This record gives sequence, structure tokens and C-alpha cells, in this order.
Amino acid sequence: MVTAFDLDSQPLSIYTIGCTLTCTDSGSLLDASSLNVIITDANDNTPQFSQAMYSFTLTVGSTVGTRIGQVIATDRDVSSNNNHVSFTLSSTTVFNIDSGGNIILTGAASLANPYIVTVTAIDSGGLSSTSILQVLVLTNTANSATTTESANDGFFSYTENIAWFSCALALGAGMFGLMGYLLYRYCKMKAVGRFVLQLKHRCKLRVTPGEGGTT
Ligand SMILES: [Ca+2]
Ligand SMILES: [Ca+2]
Repeated sequence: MVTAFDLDSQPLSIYTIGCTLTCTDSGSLLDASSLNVIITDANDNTPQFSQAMYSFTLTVGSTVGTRIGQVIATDRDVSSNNNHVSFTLSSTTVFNIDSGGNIILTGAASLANPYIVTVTAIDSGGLSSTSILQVLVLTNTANSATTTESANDGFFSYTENIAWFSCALALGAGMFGLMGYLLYRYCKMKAVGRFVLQLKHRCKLRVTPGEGGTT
């Protein structure tokens, strides 16, 4: 019995093909029987990475346990026995990889850029493939601008800053009010002075005709 196509490519882990068998003799006597062929999944697919190379960045000084990124590999076999994928990394004490493909920091990463290691995906039957993992370690200088911006944005998040700002605002308002008051008093005194001068001038005018009449 020979198959005419790839039975393993069917999207079922186990399925059955029903056949009818017949046999005849030289006298044309025959008999028939049924044959069920149960197709099970063979481990004929190798895990495949979604990318030939993965590149991630990491800030120097990051704490152990930091998740750096994730690699993804899939296996086209249909049964869990044959499509279960696990990961390993080539020798390194700085990174590790968990069952989900997450790259985890396990040691102090230096600025010896870039870290390049081989990541392997292997199924339960021992079929495997590899990809390249590159990790670029950056200084935190690139984050300084963001840090400064955050500090500015958070000016009013500190109680002492609010107190200083309120005092400065109140002092400015007080000075403005005092200047307005002094200006008002100055204008008022100036008006009173003009009034007094005008009054003196009128009195002088009234006295002048009388003095002329007595002479
Ligand atoms: Ca497989
Ligand atoms: Ca298969």
C-alpha cells in the first residue's frame, strides 16, 4: 500500500482513511473487507524562527531579571508531541531564555557591544534550527534628555516648589498694589496742591481791587 500524497500535511493529529479490500480467484469468486488506516503525526517539521536575526537594545546598569525581548519559533507539526518548542542560548552568563522565548538579563551587561549569541529552537523529537541574537548595550546618556524633561514637567509635583511659587506670586502682587497706592497718593497730593495754588490766586485777585479803591 503506497500513499499518493503527504498524509502528514493534513490539519489533524490523528485521522482515519476507510478502504474496501476485495480479492478474487481465477473463477471470479470474490470476497470484500474493510480497512481503516489511522494516520498519526510524524515529527517531520523543524521549528522555524520568525526572523533570521533578532536585535534588541539594553541600557547599561539594568537590573538582573530585565526582559530584553522575545524570539518566536513555530513548528508545523500538528501534534503537541512534535510541535513543542524549547529554546537554548549559546554559552553566555549574561542572558538566559525561558520557555516562551523571552530573553532575560542574568548578569551585569558591559558596554562590550554588541553581544552576539546563537539561539536554538528544538522540538521534542530533537529537530532544531538556529537564529542569531544581537543585544546592543547603551549608556543612559540617551535617556538624560527625557529625564530632564520629566523633571521640568514635575515642577509643581513638589510641595516646596508650589510654596515658593505662591510666595513669589503674592510678593509680586503686593508690590504691584503698593506702587499703585503710592501713585494714587502722589496724584492726589498734586491735585490738592494745584487746588491750593488756585485758591491763593483767587484770593489775591479779590484783594487787589479793594486796595486800589482805598488809594
Ligand atoms: Ca517538529
Ligand atoms: Ca508532522
